[in-house]
Amino acid sequence: MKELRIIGVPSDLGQGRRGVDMGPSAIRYAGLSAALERLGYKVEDLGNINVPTPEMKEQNQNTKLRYLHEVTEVANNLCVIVSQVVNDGHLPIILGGDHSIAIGSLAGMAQAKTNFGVIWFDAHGDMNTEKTTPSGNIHGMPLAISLGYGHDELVKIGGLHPKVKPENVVLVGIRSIDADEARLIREAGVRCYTMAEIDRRGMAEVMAEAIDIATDGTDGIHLSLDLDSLDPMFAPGVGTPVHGGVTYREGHLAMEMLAASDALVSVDVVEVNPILDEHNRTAIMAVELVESLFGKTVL
Ligand code: 4U7
Ligand code: MN
Ligand code: MN
Ligand code: MN
Repeated sequence: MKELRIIGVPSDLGQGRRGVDMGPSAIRYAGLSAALERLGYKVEDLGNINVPTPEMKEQNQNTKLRYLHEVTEVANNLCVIVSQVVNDGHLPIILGGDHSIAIGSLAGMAQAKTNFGVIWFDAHGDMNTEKTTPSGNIHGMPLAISLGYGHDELVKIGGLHPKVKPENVVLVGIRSIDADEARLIREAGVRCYTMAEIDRRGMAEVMAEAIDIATDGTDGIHLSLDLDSLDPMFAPGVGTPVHGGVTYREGHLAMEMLAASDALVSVDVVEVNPILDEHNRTAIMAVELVESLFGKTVL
């Protein structure tokens, strides 16, 4: 059994609202390490990587992308740590922070392993570029960046690019896509399981297919878990909630199927915003999902 390494990335530089920088604390407070130890894992928490506070920084005026250089710096630092953890033979659990941090996770994975698939569990496509973004927020771009689309400075992080092949990438839980973003998803050839498809076919069938795609010719799966994939009823503490999301059981079923696949090589847990949360419910939900992801069962 692989040892687990927790890495906190307290960044909210990739999005518009403060608070998601407190995600790592909230998830730790909800008992992540202890829960994983109860499942029999050896867990080491490596603490948080250093992230500049937005108030310290002057907004860069010559780009549409908010905090481009700061987001780049954070992703570079995370990339180094993630690749080190993987080269040491351990499995990284990366706690966000907003979803822009996944740029660094995937860069680190690409540096350490040649070949992995990605399951992007999200309400949103995260496939905007500086040309299509309606907000300028980099948390709407990390999947595009990892596939090699978007601002040069971000695409080049970690050297190798793209980090992952589009034929091994799936989106699950999707219900909010910008018009130009939809075009790139189609062009890139990424399989997108919308909520409508999950409604019709059921989460079990969708996840079986998703796991097939992400493991086809790869050495494993990176799960990027955006808590806004869940319905806001179960995860209210997120910056960009969208109605009609994944239910409590659908979420667990998906994680249980990933556990059974035995293919997980790394995971991001992102977009938990304690300021917008109710009694830390969203962080608790995150920990429960991670327990299922690492093999918790009833019997
Ligand atoms: B998240 C958005 F315009 N598409 O680009 C954008 F709707 O990481 C939202 O999935 C992005 O939470 C949401 O700003 C990014 C918007
Ligand atoms: Mn996201
Ligand atoms: Mn999202
Ligand atoms: Mn968000």
